[in-house]
Amino acid sequence: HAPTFRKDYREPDWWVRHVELDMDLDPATTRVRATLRVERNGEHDRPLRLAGDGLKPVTVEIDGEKARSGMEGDDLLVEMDRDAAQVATEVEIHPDRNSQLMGLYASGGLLCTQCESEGFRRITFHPDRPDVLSTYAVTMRADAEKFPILLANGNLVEQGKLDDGRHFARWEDPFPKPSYLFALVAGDLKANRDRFTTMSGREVELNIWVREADLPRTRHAMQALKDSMKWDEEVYGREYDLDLFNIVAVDDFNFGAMENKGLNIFNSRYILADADSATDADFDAIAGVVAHEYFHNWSGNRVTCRDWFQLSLKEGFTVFRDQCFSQAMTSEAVKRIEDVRVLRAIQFPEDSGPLAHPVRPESYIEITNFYTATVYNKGAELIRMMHTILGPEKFRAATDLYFERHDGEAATCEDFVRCMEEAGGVDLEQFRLWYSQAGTPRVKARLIRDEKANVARLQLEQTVPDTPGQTGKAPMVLPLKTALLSAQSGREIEERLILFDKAEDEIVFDNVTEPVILSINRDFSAPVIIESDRSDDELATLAAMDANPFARYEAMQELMLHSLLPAARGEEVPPADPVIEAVRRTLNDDTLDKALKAEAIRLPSEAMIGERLEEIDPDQVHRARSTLAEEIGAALGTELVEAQAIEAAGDDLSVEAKGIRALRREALGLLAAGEPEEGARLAKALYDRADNMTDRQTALMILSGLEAEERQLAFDAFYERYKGNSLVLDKWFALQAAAQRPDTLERVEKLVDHPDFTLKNPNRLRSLISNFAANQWAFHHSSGRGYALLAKMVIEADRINPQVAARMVPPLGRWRRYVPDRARLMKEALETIASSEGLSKDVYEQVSKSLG
Ligand code: BAL
Ligand code: ZN
Repeated sequence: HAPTFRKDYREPDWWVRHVELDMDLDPATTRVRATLRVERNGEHDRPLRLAGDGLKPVTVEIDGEKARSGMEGDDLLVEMDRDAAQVATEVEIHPDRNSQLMGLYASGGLLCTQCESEGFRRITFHPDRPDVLSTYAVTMRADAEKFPILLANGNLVEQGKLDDGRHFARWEDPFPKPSYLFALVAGDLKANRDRFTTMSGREVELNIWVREADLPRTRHAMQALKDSMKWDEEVYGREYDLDLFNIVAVDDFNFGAMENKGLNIFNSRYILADADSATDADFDAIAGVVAHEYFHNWSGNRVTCRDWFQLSLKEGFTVFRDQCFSQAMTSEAVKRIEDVRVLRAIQFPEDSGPLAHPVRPESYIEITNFYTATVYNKGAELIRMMHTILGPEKFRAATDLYFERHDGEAATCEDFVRCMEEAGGVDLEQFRLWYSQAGTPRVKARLIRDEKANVARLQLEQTVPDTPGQTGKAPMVLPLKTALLSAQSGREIEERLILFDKAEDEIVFDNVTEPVILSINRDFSAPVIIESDRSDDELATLAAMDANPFARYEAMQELMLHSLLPAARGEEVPPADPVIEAVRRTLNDDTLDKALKAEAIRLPSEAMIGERLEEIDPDQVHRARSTLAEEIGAALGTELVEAQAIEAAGDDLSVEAKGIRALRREALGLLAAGEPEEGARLAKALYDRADNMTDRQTALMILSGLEAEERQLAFDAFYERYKGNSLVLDKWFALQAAAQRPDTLERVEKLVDHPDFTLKNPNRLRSLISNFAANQWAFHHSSGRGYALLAKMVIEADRINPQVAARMVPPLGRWRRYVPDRARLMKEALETIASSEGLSKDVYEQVSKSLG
């Protein structure tokens, strides 16, 4: 399993200008004839190397004659005696045996493709690298009854009947694209059809293709698509470029969705929704993913990546774009809080563990292991920081320059930064370290008031921790949005954007004539960990008064951690009164919207508490968090009952209505911790009266942690009601896997044998196993059986779908952070996986790095 290095990049020996695909589709055996119009790149006499994965050539021809060719491993080498030629190959593939869900595969009666990153080579021989861009023409033939709809990228140019019950369609995509953006779908599908008029007045036909019964659940996705198209025109000046935009939903999918040119293919969980079956979070996620894939049409497709080390060029930028879109469509502050929570829960642990890597990695064994929170979410933070440094107008000028200069090209992260520098008129030399240095910077911040001089001095220190293969790092550029508030009134005295780019610095605020409080890293302007010495009183003032909503949330989190961290370390626990009073004040604050209240009273998760500890004892962390929840619940019964009782119509998806339901979830959760019997009664009543999935899920989540007869009744009723809906059944598994109860491990061990559980469907596998592994208290059971279960699942899943199996390894890779008995057992589980026979390179890479 040899690694590939970024430094070894060189241009391809041969370009492929056009690809002609001719496919006789059949689930058992599909015949693929590919004709590549190739051109020599520069002076050399090297053969044409075409990548394959599990392919055997039936024929290989050059300009219509048999070619001289041979195999080298999985690659096909074709001897070339001319500078340009038509090279044709024929292969047979077997979609219904393709359990990896990469290449062409069968899912629920459909045939569909997934090619990013290196799936095209499982369909036909091809260079299959993102810097080789070609136009494509695809002729598909299939049984007309089983596969009445035949879709591929671009425009439908011809279709018709054939003999023997088959039919054909020919699609042409005029935009040169890399092979990872190739797609086709064949199946019995129906479309939700709509139209969009672009800013230049062109009419675009929009289709979302699903099973007929699912059509009513596509409305939200269609609206999100039209909103995204409009937003990208308004905010980035980007117009859609084909006359047709197709989306297809499939049940078995490794990613959330895929941005294939003109034919996005989606995991059905990010398309299908109605109030009865989808939560508010599902609706928001659908809008975000639809937008993300649509935005890729420019940030990814029109300008693509030179090589896979540049993945964040398209993913970081596109995540930033979808985050801003969702902020504009929902609540700016709440969406920012949610995105920061995801970053801290997933990316920060990744950045401090054995799989830490820079946003632009230097090497990989298997590229699909690098579709990570670092490349995506930290990558988005890098773009956000540049947006903050440049300001919105210059940032827009820079993206205009980027799209204009690199349209139709395979570009690099460096190209993007250079456009930011040129159009923004800034020097980003030191900022580039964000692309090459892994690890989350830590900032110590201390505010000292000098009463005599009427100034306040902010002393800053930064460190960038060592990560695998990287030590002794240089200071980074940290844009810190910082304000001083009057300690007396909470009034904002001054806000500044500090560009902190040294190991140590002192920032002086003049004309400070009264005691002040520090509000730092507002809106999470830099993705760093701030350590400040603010007192409980100061944090309580910020939580109640800071004009920046993110900073208010942040102050609440810090205040809660002041109480939680000593308890989680087994130290003396300070009284919970400051937290209780801050929660009371938040609940009684009529100026705060409900969604923000919900965020503000939410306790940091056990994983997040663990992240702040040197050594994690999962039992102690659990006790610390549940004790604080109990104390808040017991003290604030009246306020919490009131907060959870506010009603909203189930099909109302306004920010206000979603806020009401989010507040109900948090309030009821705290109440149930303090008063379990009352909590169980209210949760069961909520379950029985709920007219939407958000409340139903809240009720089940609360009941799942209680010893009450209502729990089993509600779970059984839920199963009976939704057993035919696989997306909702995923929730049934997920809720049990995430349950905060001592017997969760045993329950999950049993659920693995449930007839509805399968390793073949990535959504189902993740709903049970990944949610269990994210449930810190249950997964880290002192017996080590949680680790053994995960190891068994990884080994079994690896035989079916290595890409999905490899993504389940990271929770075990955190072993060095846990108390010795858990660390030993986690390491043993990794060793069990490592010693299993026939391991894929995907899992091998994750496990060997985790142990190394
Ligand atoms: N490109 C893979 C799926 C996504 O990030 O959109
Ligand atoms: Zn993406």
